[in-house]
Amino acid sequence: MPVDFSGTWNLVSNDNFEGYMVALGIDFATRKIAKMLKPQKVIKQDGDSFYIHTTSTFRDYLLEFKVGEEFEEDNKGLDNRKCKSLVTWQNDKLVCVQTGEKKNRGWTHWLEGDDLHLELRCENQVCKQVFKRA
Ligand code: YOG
Repeated sequence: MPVDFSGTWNLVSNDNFEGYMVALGIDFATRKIAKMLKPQKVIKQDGDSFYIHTTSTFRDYLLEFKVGEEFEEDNKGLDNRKCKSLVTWQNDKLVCVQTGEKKNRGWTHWLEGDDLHLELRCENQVCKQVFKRA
């Protein structure tokens, strides 16, 4: 059985989100609000087609893609930088490379027990998030 990330997931831990936001150039006032948030992710997966809606009381972000097909990402409401994104499978991990102005930008999702894990990377910063099923 292939991995299925589908579900509604609530953030339970968020290590070095501050460092990740600084690397993205997010201003102090926005970071102060953002680090208080407990975002929820709604993921709908149909084979290699993904819908990932990250929501919070402050901003929300919708990403839709197919694994293996490069797309333009606008990061609207986040750092607003455009990049070219490509998501691939590395075994059971979903790996996104976001090519653009920022070096080493991307993320990786995987399941561990009942938890959804997310590593967010930008330049030399790594943010580690864990989500539990709502
Ligand atoms: O997830 O790319 O699941 O898109 C990263 C926030 C905070 C806004 C959130 C809103 C980066 C202010 C998306 C938080 C910080 C701070 C809730 C992570 C930028 C701005 C939206 C992400 C992938 C993988 C799918």
